[in-house]
Amino acid sequence: MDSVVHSYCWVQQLINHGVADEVIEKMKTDTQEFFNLPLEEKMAYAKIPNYLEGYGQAFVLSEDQKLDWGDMLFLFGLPVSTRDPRFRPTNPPSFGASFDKYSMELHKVMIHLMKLMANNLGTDPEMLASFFEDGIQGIRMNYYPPCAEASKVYGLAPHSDATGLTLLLQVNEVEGLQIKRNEKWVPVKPIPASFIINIGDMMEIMSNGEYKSIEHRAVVNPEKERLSIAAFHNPKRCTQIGPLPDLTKTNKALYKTVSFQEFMELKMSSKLDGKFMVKKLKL
Ligand SMILES: O=C(O)CCC(=O)C(=O)O
Repeated sequence: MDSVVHSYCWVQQLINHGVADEVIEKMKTDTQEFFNLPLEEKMAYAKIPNYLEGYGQAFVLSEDQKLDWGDMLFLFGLPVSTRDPRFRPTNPPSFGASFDKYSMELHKVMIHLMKLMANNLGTDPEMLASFFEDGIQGIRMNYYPPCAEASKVYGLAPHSDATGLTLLLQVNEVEGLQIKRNEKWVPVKPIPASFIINIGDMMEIMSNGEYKSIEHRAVVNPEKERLSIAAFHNPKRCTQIGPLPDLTKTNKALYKTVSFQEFMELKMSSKLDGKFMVKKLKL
C-alpha cells in the first residue's frame, strides 16, 4: 500500500460541538452490540436489491469485485419519512431511540456548520442551510474485523463522500482512517467524542471549488477490530447540484450543474473510486 505520513494536523476534528456525551456513548455502545450479534440475527436486516438501507456491503456492482474487509449497517436518519422499519435493528432494544437521537443532534451540528461555511464563502447562510434543512441524512455504521493480512485489504477503498458534509465518529481508539494529502496517506488519530468533518463532493461543487472534498480510506488492524459511524448529509431531493449562483457572478463556474437525481444515479453506478464524481462534473 502507499506510504503514510505520520502527522495529524490537516483534518478538521470538531470538539465542543454541543452533542451530549451520553448521546454519543449510547450510539457507540448500541452499534457495537449490534455488530456483536450472531450473523443470523444481523442478517434479519440484510440489504435487499434496489434498497440502500440494511446490513451488508455497499457499492458492490459485480460478482467478481474484490470486497472491502468490513461489514456495514446503513440506515436513513432524515427526513423521518425515509426510515424503513424493516432495516432498523430491534436488538439491542435501545438501538432505535439511540439512533434517532443521534441523527437529530448531528443534523443540528451540520446546519450550524453549513451556516459558518456560507459566511466564509460570502453567500447567504440561510439560503445554503435551506437546501440541507429538509435534506437526506444517511448513517453508515462500519465494523472492520481484524485481518491477519491487513496490508493486503482495505476496510473501505479510497473515495470522497458524495455528500454535502459528513460527520464521522471513530468509535474506538483503533486507528484506521487515513486522508489523502499531497499524494500521501495521512492517518487520523481518534480524539474521543470528536467528529471528523469531511467535505463531500456536493459541497465542493456547490462552493465552486472553494471547499474541496477529501479523499479518504479505511485500513484495518491485524489484531483489533475497529468501528466508525459516518453521518452523510445531503441536500433535499429537488436541489440542483452545481455552483451556487452567488459564487459565479464574477467567477466562472468550474463544475456542471445536474439534478440531485442525476448526481445520485451517477454515484450509484460506480464502485468507490477516489474523487470520481468531482472529476466527472468538472468543466
Ligand atoms: O471508517 C472510517 O473511518 C471511514 C468511513 C467512511 O469513509 C465511510 O463510511 O464512508
